[in-house]
Amino acid sequence: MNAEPASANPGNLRLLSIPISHYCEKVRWALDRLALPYIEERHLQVFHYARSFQLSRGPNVPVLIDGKTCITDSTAILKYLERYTNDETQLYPLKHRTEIEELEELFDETLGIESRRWVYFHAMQSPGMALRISSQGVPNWQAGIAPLFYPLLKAFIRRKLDISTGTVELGMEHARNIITQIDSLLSDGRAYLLGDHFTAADLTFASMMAPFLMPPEYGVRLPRLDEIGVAMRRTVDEMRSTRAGQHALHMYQTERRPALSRISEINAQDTPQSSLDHVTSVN
Ligand SMILES: N[C@@H](CCC(=O)N[C@@H](CS)C(=O)NCC(=O)O)C(=O)O
Repeated sequence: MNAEPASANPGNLRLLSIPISHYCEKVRWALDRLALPYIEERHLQVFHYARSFQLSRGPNVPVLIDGKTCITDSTAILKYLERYTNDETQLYPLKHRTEIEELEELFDETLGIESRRWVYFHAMQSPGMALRISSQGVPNWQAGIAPLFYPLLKAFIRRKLDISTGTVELGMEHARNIITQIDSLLSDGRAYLLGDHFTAADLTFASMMAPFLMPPEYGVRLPRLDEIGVAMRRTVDEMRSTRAGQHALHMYQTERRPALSRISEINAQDTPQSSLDHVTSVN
């Protein structure tokens, strides 16, 4: 793989993130893979709203700023970043583009939703661990006051993500169905999900599986196996033992280039919302 950024020159790249979010990890991975330097502006869940609304007029991260352009949604960002790829690094090769897009949608909209629901359900039962892992690189004031608001934050997230024993159980059925589908796709011994190269399908699959797998190469430190409870550990072991889980872990080991980002406690004046052009999808 060519480590040099290809083609056009990016502006000053800035990634607005919730550090543990696997949608943010997806974008971080794409940026790191292209060896593009960027500043990652990290916020704790809920505390991120002030900046996301200011920059993108919406509640969600990841948000990428490239000079005067503001892009929201991880898939739109990966497609936007195609302008900085070359033949070797492109994530949507024409030959498999439609199938890649279909898998990416399935992983983002079903697998990722369910792996997130599952991990929050379990992790929020251990406030100390949840806050320690979530606070990596966020402003000190957010990490400092979050413990005081923990019960409120937890209740808000449970409601927002519709987290209950029932929804987690049902969600795990959906997740396992996708994993079975990917197991069978990989059963012919292929190295990548589609075609002969790493694509957005592999990147998105591995990112959305990360909460189930806890790969050490993830862009922030995830809990070690000795930090998680028995129920969580059982699912991690199960997922790691599947062919699909092995594929995702292998993608992390072989394709996850270390970050070039700097973490920034940036202040709002640096990127006034009014000066940005907004992009929400890229074809
Ligand atoms: N489809 C979006 C999903 C992004 C998303 O759900 N981000 C979460 C963090 S994991 C978020 O910002 N949530 C804030 C909220 O829903 O209020 C993408 O791929 O970027």
